[in-house]
Amino acid sequence: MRPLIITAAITGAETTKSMNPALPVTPKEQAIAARECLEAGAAVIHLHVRDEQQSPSQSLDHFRASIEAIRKECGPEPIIQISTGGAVGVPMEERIRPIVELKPEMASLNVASMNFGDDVFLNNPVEVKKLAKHMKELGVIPEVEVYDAGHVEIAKKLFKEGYLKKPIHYQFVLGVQGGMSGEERNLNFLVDSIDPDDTWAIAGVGRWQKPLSKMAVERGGFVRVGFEDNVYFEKGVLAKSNAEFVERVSQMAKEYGRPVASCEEARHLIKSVTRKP
Ligand code: KMH
Ligand code: ZN
Repeated sequence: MRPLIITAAITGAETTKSMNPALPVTPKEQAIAARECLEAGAAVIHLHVRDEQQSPSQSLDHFRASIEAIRKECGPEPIIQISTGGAVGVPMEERIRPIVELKPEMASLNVASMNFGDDVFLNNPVEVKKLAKHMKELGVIPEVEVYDAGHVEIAKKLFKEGYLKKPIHYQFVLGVQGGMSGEERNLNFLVDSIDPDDTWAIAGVGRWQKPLSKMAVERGGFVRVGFEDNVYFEKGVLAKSNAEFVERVSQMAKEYGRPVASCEEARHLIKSVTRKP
């Protein structure tokens, strides 16, 4: 089985320190969290940034400060995956700018609009194509975020229309209110829906994080964990750090006999050089 890529979604946009005081929000806190996650087995850092008031930001300065701090603390190895989802309500122009200006190695790509908790997460199809086009032209590897049944079909259409390259790398984010829940049947449906040469990862939200991580380990998928998706390590027990979640997934892999991907292996598995035009 292919090595397991673990992504650490260390901050997110919706999680606050009042939900878990260990949430990293400053560049320094994020850098330390990223290093701890790498030491625990993560190869990819899914990055949201915050402003001085700890509110979500898509500003270039905030991204630059966090990326610089992470590189200083962790070196060049980890794949930094910038969020282009940002927070609900952020205009697409602001979500596109970090791609164009910072040209990250990898970034998330949200392909559909949906209810997101009590909010509406808008991803206008015309604007999604604009973002995907920038990513393709700049060689930024997209991770397609899938929250609901039809999102895989949208990604396939984007490929047919030339906005995505193959293989497509999917992140199944299950458990968002407004998308699919984390039942095994939903994962089965999504894995069945994608092409065999595509890759997939799972991000279980809240209580779904642990069971879905185990399913991905056992089925050859990759795993995302972290405070973006979940603040509890066990029911009623707050996680001490992002790394605690990563360690648990590394342990699952060890018990199952699946190797955990180094940063270099992760790069090889999802890097654009392996992608067809
Ligand atoms: N904060 C969510 C509305 C992404 O990073 O691309 C969107 C999100 C997805 O977090
Ligand atoms: Zn995110």
